[in-house]
Amino acid sequence: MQPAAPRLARCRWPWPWLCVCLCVWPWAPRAVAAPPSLVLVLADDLGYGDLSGCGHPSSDTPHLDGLAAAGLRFTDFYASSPVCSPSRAALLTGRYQTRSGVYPGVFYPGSRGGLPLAEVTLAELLKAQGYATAMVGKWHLGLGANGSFLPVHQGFDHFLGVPYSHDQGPCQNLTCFPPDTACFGTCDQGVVPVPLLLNRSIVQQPVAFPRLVPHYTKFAQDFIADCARHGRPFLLYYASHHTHYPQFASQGYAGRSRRGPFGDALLELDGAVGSLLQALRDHGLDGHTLVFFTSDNGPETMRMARGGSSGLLKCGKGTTYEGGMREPAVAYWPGRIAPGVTHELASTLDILPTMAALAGAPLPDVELDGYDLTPVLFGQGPSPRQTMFYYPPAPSKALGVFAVRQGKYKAHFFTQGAFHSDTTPDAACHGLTPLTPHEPPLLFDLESDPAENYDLLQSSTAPSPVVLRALKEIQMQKMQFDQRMVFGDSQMKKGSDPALEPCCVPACTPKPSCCRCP
Ligand code: CSN
Ligand code: MG
Repeated sequence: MQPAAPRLARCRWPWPWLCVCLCVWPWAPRAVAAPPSLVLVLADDLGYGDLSGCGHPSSDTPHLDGLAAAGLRFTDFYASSPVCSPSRAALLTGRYQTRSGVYPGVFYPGSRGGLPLAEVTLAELLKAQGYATAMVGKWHLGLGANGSFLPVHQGFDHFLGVPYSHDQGPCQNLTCFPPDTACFGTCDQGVVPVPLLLNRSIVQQPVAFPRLVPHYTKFAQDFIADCARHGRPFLLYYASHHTHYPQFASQGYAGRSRRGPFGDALLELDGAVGSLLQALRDHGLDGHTLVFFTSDNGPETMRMARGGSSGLLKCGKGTTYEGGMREPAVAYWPGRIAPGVTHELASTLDILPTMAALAGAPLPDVELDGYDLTPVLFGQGPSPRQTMFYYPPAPSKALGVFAVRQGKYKAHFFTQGAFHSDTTPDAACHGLTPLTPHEPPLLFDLESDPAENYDLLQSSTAPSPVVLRALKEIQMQKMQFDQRMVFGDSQMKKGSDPALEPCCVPACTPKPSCCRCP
């Protein structure tokens, strides 16, 4: 599992003597700092209220809390979608999922589609700048025939992970520690057991979940060490399965939290982040690496005590209320990013343009929806992002975005519940709550009312001219955005083929249950 030694050495300039000449010439450009390494940590289905540092009373997240305390914590940071595959597509491309066609919903083990190879990913962008690139964990952007949509075809030199969600296969008795003890949950039946892939090869099927994260950590540590040895900048995309259902944890974490299985999974995620930070310190890279932490979508409250929490925000996964898409987020770069809290508007869509700016990479020649956040990171100015558009899990050209935030105001033009957000006391969140158009929209002031409780247009006092102006402005933003949005062909509508499900023993019978590595 040792990553192959990267080919490029510290100096990519083939004629070092020319460097010297350039530097002494009077018109020589001032020395350009070597580009920083980039570590992007993505949690799965972690809610706005789940970290102990963000107020959860029984979570235990010392490393993440330390990251937030020593870094820049975003209070108003959004995923682009309230479900996984679209959110990840936007994260890696800087473009809304509607453009790349990663909608409606998510990919399945036999999905024919994937993130189109024509999309330019963050990894491809950085690789072209000489970065080493690796991904660990949950991909969920397609597998396809012959693994054609896997990370190694999207700019990642190395991949160790699971190609989709770890509940998308039978999971009975696979998630408790020690392995093979009886435990809660069955997950999806009638598909192959969840595989672990190294690049394009299945190395384990089914995945031994309670032993998985130590492999990920070792892989990430080896990658960091290898890049440090070669003095090469790198992108490490660490996409954790935690805290998605079914929760699991390894020795040292299982049974160790106050919060039950969810808390144990979160504790293990926290430990993994601690190990990554330690690896950076061990190689003297901590002052030269941006670590960014966030989550793909809000909590899956249908799992009840095993689901996450959006804290004071309304609803969770699958909805366009704040709880579905607003996420904890931290940018950490000791010595470069001052510790603090920012209320500036920001999104996973902005990660590609921001990291491109840090790496000195030119932006791809496509319509981007993200902005360069470096002014916010370095305390140099306000966010270039002034609006956030909220798409449901199944966006359509006919309805367009369900909600728009501009400044502190958010308008809902459509609302709909989601089964992922079931079991909360608020019926508006639930799966049986139908699609409802709002004309005029529901309008909230997210600063005085982050929980979206008090519609400004329904209050007993007449809306102020300021509120009415904000409403008009948001209505215009929606119209213009929807008109300009070009929908890519839906990758999900290509459907599924059981023959595409990854199988360790391709000729075995009966499928899919025989797909197990010896
Ligand atoms: S997700 O969770 O992949 O984190 O969004 O594991 O929307 O139908 C979502 N879904 C399986 C899932 C199915 C998941 C869906
Ligand atoms: Mg998710």
